[in-house]
Amino acid sequence: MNSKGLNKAKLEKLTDKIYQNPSIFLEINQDELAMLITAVMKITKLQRKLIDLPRKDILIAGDIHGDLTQLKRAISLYNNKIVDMVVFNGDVIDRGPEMLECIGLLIAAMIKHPKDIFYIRGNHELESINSVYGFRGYCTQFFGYDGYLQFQHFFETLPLAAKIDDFGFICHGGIPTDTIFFHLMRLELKKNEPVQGSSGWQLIWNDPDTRVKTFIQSHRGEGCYKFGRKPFDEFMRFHELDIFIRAHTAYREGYRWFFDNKLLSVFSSNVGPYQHVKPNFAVVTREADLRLIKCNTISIQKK
Ligand SMILES: [Mn+2]
Repeated sequence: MNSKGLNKAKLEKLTDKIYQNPSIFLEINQDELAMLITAVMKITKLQRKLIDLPRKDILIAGDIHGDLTQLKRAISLYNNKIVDMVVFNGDVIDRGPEMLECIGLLIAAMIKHPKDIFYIRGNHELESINSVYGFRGYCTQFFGYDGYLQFQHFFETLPLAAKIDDFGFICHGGIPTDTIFFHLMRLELKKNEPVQGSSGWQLIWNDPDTRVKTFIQSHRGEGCYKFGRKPFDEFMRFHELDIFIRAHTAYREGYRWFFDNKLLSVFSSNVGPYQHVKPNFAVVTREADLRLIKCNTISIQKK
């Protein structure tokens, strides 16, 4: 076997080990981390800002924030062929205790199943946030500051949104003030980091609010907005969409429906500061049906 073949075998072996037991990720050395991050970035670098997903049974996980139990549940629903694909809709790291195991398992899953497992960027996949809410400390402890920087390069290559066939839309936050922006996104590479207040930034940060008419400045900071029914309907009509799935808000019940059940907000973490939150997933079926799934309900009935 030549060195390329040897490296491929090494990568496969390591990926399989972490996929079986994510705590192995804490024991890998810097070369192995570099190998994994290079391999996963080979996949994400080719993805545009907006990715297209086919009409299949797709599970969408909201914020995981280091909740390894929920992340494993999502993957096991895929392994057991209950769903065809899984989208992690941002905020996989920070806050919860097992954030490194979570990101390790997700990277292994993406390398193993690049056509079925996806990762959309949330605000905690921005360095300005994950340098403050725990990831930097944990990561530096295990992989050094250089390892931490490698993760930042990986996060910079993540897509900002996904479109499901011709009917569904997924992003971490919500619609931006420029509601017709995204035709171009499909063509755009992720050369630059999202600028504060830009459409890309707002996809990550914005929140729905039934009390808001159009847009108002959000408590989350400058360049972040809350959006109401009117611009949401405009966005959906203009892009001919039926359903919208987002994450980002930890409602106590773990989810909330908005705007005549066209928008579903789901949260999938039950650890750290979210122990009072009931974790949920969203499932979009190939019939374009949007369903809410309680994380602890392992079996999802297929039609
Ligand atoms: Mn968030």
